[in-house]
Amino acid sequence: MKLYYAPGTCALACWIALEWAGADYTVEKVDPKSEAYRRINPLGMVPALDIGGPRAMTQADAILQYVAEKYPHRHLGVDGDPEQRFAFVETMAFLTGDFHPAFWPFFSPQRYTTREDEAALKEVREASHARIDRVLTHLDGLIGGAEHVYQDRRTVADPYAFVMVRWSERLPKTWRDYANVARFMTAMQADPAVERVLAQSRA
Ligand SMILES: N[C@@H](CCC(=O)N[C@@H](CS)C(=O)NCC(=O)O)C(=O)O
Repeated sequence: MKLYYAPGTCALACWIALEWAGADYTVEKVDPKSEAYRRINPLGMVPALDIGGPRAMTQADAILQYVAEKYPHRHLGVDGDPEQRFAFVETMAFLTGDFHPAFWPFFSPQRYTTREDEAALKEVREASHARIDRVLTHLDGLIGGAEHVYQDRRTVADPYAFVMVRWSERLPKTWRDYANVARFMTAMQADPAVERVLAQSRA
């Protein structure tokens, strides 16, 4: 298996999940915008996971759930009744469909305005703060008094939330302002696999 990633991105969640799963894999750092990478993922986005199939797998949520299912003995996903499965898929859908997009105007403000001046880009970035606050507040509630994002156990939802929550460090209100998120982040930062992936992804 080969994971395509870019530093600091949501692709690091898949990397941490592969570590937690004990998978045999390699990684390749890419420029998502490059022509070469667009041949791997035509959307020009990381992550992508090549398992030797006709095309690479894409979409972080789908890759994470694939890793969880591929290594069931690591219990990184969910089994059980339809209600338990629903709660897990709902959590992953929140992360991929609400949490991640809340940051897009912050990182790529030029995509959300037809103006090109710096003042317009600053306005878009500032407008993103309220939405980011809302999703961080929701995540804080999901974690509650537990140590994890999905109920009180380690799943692929943890690294997914972790790598995206780190983006708030660039905002006036950071993850440290949300008590449950802060506890979760502190625990994740101390995880040896997380430390390893962060160090290697910066190398
Ligand atoms: N829906 C995709 C979104 C992935 C995504 O937005 N990746 C970002 C990094 S976190 C990226 O590659 N951005 C490059 C760009 O938007 O040009 C997924 O969940 O995998």
